[in-house]
Amino acid sequence: MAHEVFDHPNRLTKPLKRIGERGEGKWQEISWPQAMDEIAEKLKAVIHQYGPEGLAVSSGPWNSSTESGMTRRLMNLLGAPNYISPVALCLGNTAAINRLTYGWMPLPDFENTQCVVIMGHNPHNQSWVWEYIRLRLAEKRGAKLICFDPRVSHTAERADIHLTLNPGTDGALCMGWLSVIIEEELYDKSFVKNWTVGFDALKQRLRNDFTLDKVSRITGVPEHQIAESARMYANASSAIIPWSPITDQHVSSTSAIRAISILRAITGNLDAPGGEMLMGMNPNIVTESQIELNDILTDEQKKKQLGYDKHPAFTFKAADLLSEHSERVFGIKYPNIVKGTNMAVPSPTFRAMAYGDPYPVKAFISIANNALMGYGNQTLIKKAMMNQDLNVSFELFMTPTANLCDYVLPGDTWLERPNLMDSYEWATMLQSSHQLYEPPGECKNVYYFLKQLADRMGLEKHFPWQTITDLFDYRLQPLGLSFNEFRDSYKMLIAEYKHYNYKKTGFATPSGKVELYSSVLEELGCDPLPYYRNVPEPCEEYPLKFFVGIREPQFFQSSQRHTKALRKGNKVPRTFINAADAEKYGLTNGEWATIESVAGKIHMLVLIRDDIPPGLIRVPHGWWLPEEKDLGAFEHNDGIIVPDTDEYLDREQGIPHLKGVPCKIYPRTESREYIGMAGLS
Ligand SMILES: Nc1nc2c(c(=O)[nH]1)N[C@H]1C(S)=C(S)[C@@H](COP(=O)(O)OP(=O)(O)OC[C@H]3O[C@@H](n4cnc5c(=O)[nH]c(N)nc54)[C@H](O)[C@@H]3O)O[C@H]1N2
Ligand SMILES: Nc1nc2c(c(=O)[nH]1)N[C@H]1C(S)=C(S)[C@@H](COP(=O)(O)OP(=O)(O)OC[C@H]3O[C@@H](n4cnc5c(=O)[nH]c(N)nc54)[C@H](O)[C@@H]3O)O[C@H]1N2
Ligand SMILES: [Mo]
Repeated sequence: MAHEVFDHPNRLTKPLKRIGERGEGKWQEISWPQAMDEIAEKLKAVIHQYGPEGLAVSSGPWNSSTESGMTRRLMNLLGAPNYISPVALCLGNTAAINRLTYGWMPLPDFENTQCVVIMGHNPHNQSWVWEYIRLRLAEKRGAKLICFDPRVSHTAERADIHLTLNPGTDGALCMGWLSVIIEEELYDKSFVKNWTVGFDALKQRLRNDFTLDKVSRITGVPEHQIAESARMYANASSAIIPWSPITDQHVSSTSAIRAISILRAITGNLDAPGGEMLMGMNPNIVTESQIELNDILTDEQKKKQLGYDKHPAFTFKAADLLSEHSERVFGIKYPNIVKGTNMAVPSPTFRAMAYGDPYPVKAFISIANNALMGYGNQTLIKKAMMNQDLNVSFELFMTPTANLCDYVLPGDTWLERPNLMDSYEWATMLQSSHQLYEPPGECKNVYYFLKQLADRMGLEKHFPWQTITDLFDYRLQPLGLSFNEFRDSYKMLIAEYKHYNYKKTGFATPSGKVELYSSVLEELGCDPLPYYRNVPEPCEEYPLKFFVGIREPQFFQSSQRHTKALRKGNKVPRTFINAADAEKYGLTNGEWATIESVAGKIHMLVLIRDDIPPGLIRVPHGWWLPEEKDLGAFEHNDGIIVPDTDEYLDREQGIPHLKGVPCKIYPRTESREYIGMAGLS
């Protein structure tokens, strides 16, 4: 569908400057040099008045390999610590939290494993394809599949064991597994003895707080099923728990990810065949982390990073406690695995933008990211953007975020640029892709934008590469090939991987061991052991819970809503609800409903489905309506009803809870005319 999506009349092809009020949608076309001159001038004024911490950048995770670490390089050179990314609600924060336990983010050895545990995450042939294929192949080989999901998902239907837990309780269920595995002595004793610290403290925590009957009460999963599934996992000759975004989006995310990490470790699956591979980075490339120059940011500026003290787990505060150990094992101080480490925390950043607390942030740049819609509390983000001296968006389309900007710059797509992909520094696979087409109009790649800005900020000498290909040539120097040579000689280059590498190097943690009891969390003033916490329970006013999710085959995140052929199969946002609840709340299939939480309200069409359990409803992510005059920007996105007050934020990371927030639902009362499909080109 790429041609229909990208070769579309809505595609941005010229730099735009706002001429009306913010959000009014009145624009003037200007040249790149004029746009960049004005942006640089305004950014200098903000930095002059508020310091470099007065700039925040939000960068989308999946389009930015062309970035090659350049956004953070520019920011570090400016002294600007406030880089945020919605990858903090996805793979990025998982990677950062995994580092606390064993120093890296493992890649599952799907090809050889005998048991796969999937938490919520529901890969399809049209969603997470890489994993979907491997999951099916593992199944064919006879590997066991265990699935945690409150709903009967596609993955759940195929599982050997489906645990229908309450939303938000995966961390507690993992602690239940740990209790069974430790009490029944199903763990790898020699690994635990030689390679872990804190086993006794963990055991005590489990005995005090995670007895099976308690875990069963929290999760809603019967005790015998917890025990049976724990045994299946622990007794498998090899097992993996692939990353799941579900446990990135819980109020106890840190504890859930830590509990998962501990399971992987004590069952002897780290770096074992069919287990969890700690690969490091490919040594044949200048890494993004090196390009970023994280070393040059001063301690004074690092400490200003928003969230640094309150939610430190993926900020510089945690990264600095791990840096010497990462260097020892992987040869790199600040491995930016899946772009998820040493970041600022989104909620405090938007608060600083909106209220100047603890200091003003007055310039905001959004790169390949629909920031307004990609975090919790959308109302706060709007307020934050309205309070800026400068808003810039580097985009393909006029998104609701771009529409609140002063300058909107046209980006190229992956078909219109060469690319060098380094598996997000998660693993050692290097890949390239060809540029197939010239970008339309004046669309440019992100390196062009960053270099234009850097040159004007007096940083020319740090951006010596004239084009993106020059930059890739530089990055491939250790390999001794130019980008074009690499592209033409390799489909993929993987560095040698050896099992049990830690026996030679130790783990990249302060103790050199797997930290069941995390010294880093302790030093950060957080609980060093996993614990359980959930958001407030449903009450009279908000009797149901909603979860954000079930990705839609037609769309990627908040994109593609302008494409008629895709919208045909999915015209408007739809909530899924169980028949009994629909009846109870007076809802009719195919009619509009309003969903309300403490944070706000949104409108969705009702779809009655029997895969959804009573008491829970589904809300899809990222809906806006490009055909509407106001883009439908403030009526449909899940972020509007995702609260970000302290009781809904993970303590250690400050990320919001998307899986099980109290809400109410009722037939929509306000009338609203929609233009509908006819409004799409
Ligand atoms: N409220 C809420 N927030 C979430 C989530 C959620 O479910 N709910 N999900 C989280 C998850 S799992 C993730 S991965 C992140 C995703 O976060 P993002 O990947 O940032 O997703 P989007 O917010 O849809 O923004 C992507 C934008 O980039 C533009 N774009 C796409 N390709 C290119 C390109 O090549 N060049 C340029 N210049 N622009 C491009 C698209 O037009 C689109 O507007 O969001 C997270 N945030
Ligand atoms: N077509 C398409 N593909 C995509 C994307 C897209 O936007 N469109 N986005 C991509 C991205 S960035 C990501 S992160 C992935 C996300 O993709 P997935 O991880 O597969 O996420 P969902 O499709 O939302 O599936 C969520 C599942 O989790 C269950 N669930 C809800 N709450 C909980 C809970 O608390 N615990 C457990 N165990 N389960 C729960 C739901 O019932 C549902 O079955 O998809 C990727 N692939
Ligand atoms: Mo994601």
